[in-house]
Amino acid sequence: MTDLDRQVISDWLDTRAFGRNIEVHETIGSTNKRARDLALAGAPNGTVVVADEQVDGRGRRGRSWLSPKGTGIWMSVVIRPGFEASLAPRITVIAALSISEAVYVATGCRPSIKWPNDLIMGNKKVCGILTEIKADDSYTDYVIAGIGLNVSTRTDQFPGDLAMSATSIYEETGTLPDRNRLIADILNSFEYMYESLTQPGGFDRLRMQYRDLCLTLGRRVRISGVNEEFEAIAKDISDDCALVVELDDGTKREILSGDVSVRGIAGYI
Ligand code: BT5
Repeated sequence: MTDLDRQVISDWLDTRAFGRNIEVHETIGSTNKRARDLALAGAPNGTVVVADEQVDGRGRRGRSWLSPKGTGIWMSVVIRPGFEASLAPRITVIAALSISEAVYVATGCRPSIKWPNDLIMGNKKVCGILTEIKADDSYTDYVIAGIGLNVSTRTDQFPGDLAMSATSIYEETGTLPDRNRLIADILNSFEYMYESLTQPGGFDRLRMQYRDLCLTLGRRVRISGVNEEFEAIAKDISDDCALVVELDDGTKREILSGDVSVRGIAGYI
């Protein structure tokens, strides 16, 4: 696979802010951690950290993210949204949409989205998103959107059970997109969608696209929260990006966070 190259990424960029300030590392602990340090030190909106390898890649709730050298896109974007913390989940929505779009442009195959933060190809996880936020009630200092996208990983490179639940663009499509171009394409649509969030009706249009790509909707799901676990039918994505589910007794609930398993997807049986 071609090497990551700061200049080549810049040449493909069509943005005002996203990726204009960019660090490319050969090896790093976690791009999210580095992005958080940069954000705390005042890094501007759209600052990006990319690495060829992460040795301490992070998922949600302290889980780890496998990020072998040269096989994927391990990238974090610092965003300083001019909106309140309750709207921050919209960043995860537009990150997922922009990755799906960029993969489609590169390969002709469009990944689906498993609410809230997974991209799925061939019923396996090809990408995870880790959104971290620093905010108080009314003011969002920063949001870090961390993207882990498997590009060339072979099935036998995923250890243990991951081989059942994880995949890569190459495994699913037989194509090996140039990572520099893919990074730029993700950032191009990410910024475009980010800017349209502030336009009237902007989020509604994006929510419609998300619904179309969201394989969770219409399916029976198992929700594992901090204190409870239950099954329900996934019905919709609300305005604040919650998953609206209907329980067997007909009551509706809005799930804001938690692990949602969909039978047959990403190793859940
Ligand atoms: C996620 O967490 O899916 C968010 C992953 C975000 C990773 C990016 S990489 C750049 C940035 N810097 C970081 O340190 N993180 C972000 P979660 O939903 O908790 O899923 C984690 C689970 O996915 C793990 O427990 C494994 O089961 C599985 N997993 C780990 N590595 C994987 C991989 N490379 N591909 C597919 N699945 C993986």
